Amino acid sequence: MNTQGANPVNRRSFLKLAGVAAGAAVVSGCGSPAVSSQSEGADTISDHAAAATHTPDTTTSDTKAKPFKTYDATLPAIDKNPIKKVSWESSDDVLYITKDVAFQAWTFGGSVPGPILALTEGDEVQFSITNKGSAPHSIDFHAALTPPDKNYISFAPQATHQFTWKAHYPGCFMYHCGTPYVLHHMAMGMYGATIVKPKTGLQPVDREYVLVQSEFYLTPPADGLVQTDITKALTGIPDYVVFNGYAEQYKATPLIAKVGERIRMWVMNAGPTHYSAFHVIGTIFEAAYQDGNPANKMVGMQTVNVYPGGGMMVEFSIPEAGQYPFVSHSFADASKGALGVLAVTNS
Ligand SMILES: [Cu+2]
Repeated sequence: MNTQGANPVNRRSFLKLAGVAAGAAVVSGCGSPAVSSQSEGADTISDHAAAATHTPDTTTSDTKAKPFKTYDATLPAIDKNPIKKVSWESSDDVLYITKDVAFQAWTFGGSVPGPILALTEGDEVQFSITNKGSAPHSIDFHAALTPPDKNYISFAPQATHQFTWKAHYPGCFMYHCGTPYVLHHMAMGMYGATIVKPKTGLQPVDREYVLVQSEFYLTPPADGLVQTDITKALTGIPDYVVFNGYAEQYKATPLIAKVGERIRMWVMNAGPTHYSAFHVIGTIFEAAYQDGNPANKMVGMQTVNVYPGGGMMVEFSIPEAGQYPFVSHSFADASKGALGVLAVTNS
């Protein structure tokens, strides 16, 4: 561990660092974590916890970290009203991203990722956001067709920003803060998924889950907290890569299904930098749809490429009970937390 973070990182020096990083060339070789080698078999899953070799020795007694709550990956029911009034807040929150690491985040809706916005193609979103945080923010909905210089503008602390947009395309889309330094705001946790179902509907399934992959680039702990290390983020070598904001949370609390059920997973990759090679060990995707659009169908896929800022929808069923890990098959990233389990039972 380097000693750079031995001093508390206050907000001013942190933002100064971000500003410096904005003009910097890519820096290499900083804070490269140790990674254990491992196989991908289900019986080695318990090894993954031990593989988190880069856990900062954080103490959290003096922080105001929110108690960890498993992020509900279930796709919410979609309100039938085609006018969606959506009111969110952006805020500064301390969140656990693994058992021992309390992370200073900037959030939409108080969580990382932010809330799942579930829509039907053609819906109109009357969106309002109030900035309860300490820094200016903005929000960019990839599902929208709208002028960014008008609607994706930054809003100051305490300000409310409103705009209306329409979901013209079905799919699995990212939303994120686009305020410069954008890498900084995304690495702080300001992103989430918009799921737009086609107006003609999709085949019924038994389970629908939403997974958002993302990376965390961390300073050493100070005052019981870890902050975002922008210089490290520029290297693209993260400390953790996670699904839904917390390393291996669905290993501890697996997603569930029953034998023979149809399962649909919407996988969005918030990055900010790594590609996701999404794979469920022990099965094959019967169908996969690039960006979640039913027109973009692929079949018999072992692994799908979910690029940063992109989405994928996969459908499959499991013929035999068991523990089926899902990972990014970029295995350094699986080793850093991009791993969960789908527990499939007979009844
Ligand atoms: Cu922001």
